[in-house]
Amino acid sequence: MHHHILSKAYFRRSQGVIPGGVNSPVRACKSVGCDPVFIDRALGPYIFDVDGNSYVDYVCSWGPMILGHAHSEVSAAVAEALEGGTSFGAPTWREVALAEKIVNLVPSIEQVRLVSSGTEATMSAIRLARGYTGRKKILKFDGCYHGHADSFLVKAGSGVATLGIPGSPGVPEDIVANTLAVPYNDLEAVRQVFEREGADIAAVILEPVAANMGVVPPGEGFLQGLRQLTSDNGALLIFDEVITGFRLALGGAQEYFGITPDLTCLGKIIGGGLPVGAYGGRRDIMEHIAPVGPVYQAGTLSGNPLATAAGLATLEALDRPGIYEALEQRAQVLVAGLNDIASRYGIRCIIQRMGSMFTCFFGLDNPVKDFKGASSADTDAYGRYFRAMLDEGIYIAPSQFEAAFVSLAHTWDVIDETLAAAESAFKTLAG
Ligand code: KE4
Repeated sequence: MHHHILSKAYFRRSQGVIPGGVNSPVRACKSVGCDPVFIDRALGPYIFDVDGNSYVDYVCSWGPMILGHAHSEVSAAVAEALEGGTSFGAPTWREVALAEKIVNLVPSIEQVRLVSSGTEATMSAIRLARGYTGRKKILKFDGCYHGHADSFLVKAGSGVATLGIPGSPGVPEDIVANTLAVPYNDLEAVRQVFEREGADIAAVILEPVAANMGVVPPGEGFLQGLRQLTSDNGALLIFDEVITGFRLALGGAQEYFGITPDLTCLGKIIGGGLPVGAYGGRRDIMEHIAPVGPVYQAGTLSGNPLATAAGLATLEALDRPGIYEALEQRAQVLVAGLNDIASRYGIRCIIQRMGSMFTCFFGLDNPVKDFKGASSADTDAYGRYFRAMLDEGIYIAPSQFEAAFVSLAHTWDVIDETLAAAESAFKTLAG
C-alpha cells in the first residue's frame, strides 16, 4: 500500500497559490474521488511520485510521450539545443526541419504554422477557415474537445443542432452564437444543418477518432460523409489530430482512414513533451495567414529551439519500420487481457480501442458512439477503478472521459505487470 504524505503536503501548498492546486483541471482528480499524486520524475513507462511510489503510466502526459519518458534521443536533442540558448524570437533551422518533417509525413499538409499548444492550433485554424471562406459559423460535435478557445466552449446540445450555449461562464453568447453542435457520428444531423445554413458554415471541426469523451471511433462512412458534405457546400473540413496525429499512424487518422481534410491541427506528440502545436493544410488556404496573407496569428515562443528539438527527435524516432505494428500489438494484447479479467470478475465495462489508445467505459453493455452514450457510463465505478489501479501501481487517466495511451516503452514485461496489477484491482472492484 502506497503512502502519499508528501503529495498531500504539496497539494495543500499548491492549493494556496494555484486555483485548485493544478495548472490544468483534470489533474486535480476531482472526478475520481482522490487527491492527485505529485510526480517527481519519469523514465520509460514509469512515473515516480514525490513519496517514492512508482507507477506504470498510461496517461503519458495525455498523449505526447509515445516513445516513453526521458527517451535518450529526445533528451540528447534537447540538451544539445540547450547549449545554444533557449529562445531568440527569430527564425531557426530546427523549426524549418520540423515543418518539413510534418509536411512530408502528414498527407494533407502542404504548409504548416507552428504554435505552442493544441488550443492555439485549433483556435488559429478556425480563424483561418473564417477568414478564407468569409463565413462565420463553425460546426463541432458534442464530446469533442478542441482546447479552451471561446468558440469551442459550448454546452453539449440536446441532439438536434443547437446554436451554441456557453459551456463556461466568461464565454459571451455572441461568441458561441456561431458555433453549432451536433452528436458525434450523426451524419444525418450534419446533413440537416447544411441544408438549413450550409452557406454560412466556414468549417466542420472534429476529432477523427474522438478521445475526449473516452475513445469513440467514427462510424462506417461518417468521415467520408463529412468530406462530401463540406466539399459540396464550400466549407472546410478540419481534422483536430492533436491526439490522433502520429498516434494512430505516422500520417495520423487521415492516413489511417484515407480521408484528406483541408486543415489539420496537431500537438502533443509533435513536441515530444515540450510545448508545440501546429496547424496546416492546403497551400492556397495557408497562404491567407500573416505575414503572407491577412489572417493574423502570432506567438513569442512558436518554433522554440528546445521544443522543436524534442519534436524533431520524436518524429524521427517514430519514422522507422515496425513502430506502429508494435504499438498495435501491445495495446491489443493489453485490452484483450483487461477484457478477460473484467469478464471473469463480472465487471460490466466496454473497452473501446483504436491503435494504442483505449478507454474502459464502466456500467455499459453496448458500444459508445457519441457523448450521450459516453455520459451514461458509471463514473463512480470508473473512480473506484482509478483508485484500485493506482493502489496497484498503475496510473490511468483520472477521468472516465479520457484515453489511456500505450507507449513504445510499454514492453511485454510491462504489459504483463499491468495485467497482474489489473487482476488484483478488478478483484477489489468485484468485492
Ligand atoms: P492543449 O491546448 O491542451 O495543448 O491542446 C488542446 C486539445 C486540442 N485538441 C484535442 C483533441 C485535445 O485532446 C486537446 C487537449 N487534450 C486534453 C485532454 N485530452 C489535455 C489534458 C488537459 O487538458 O490537461
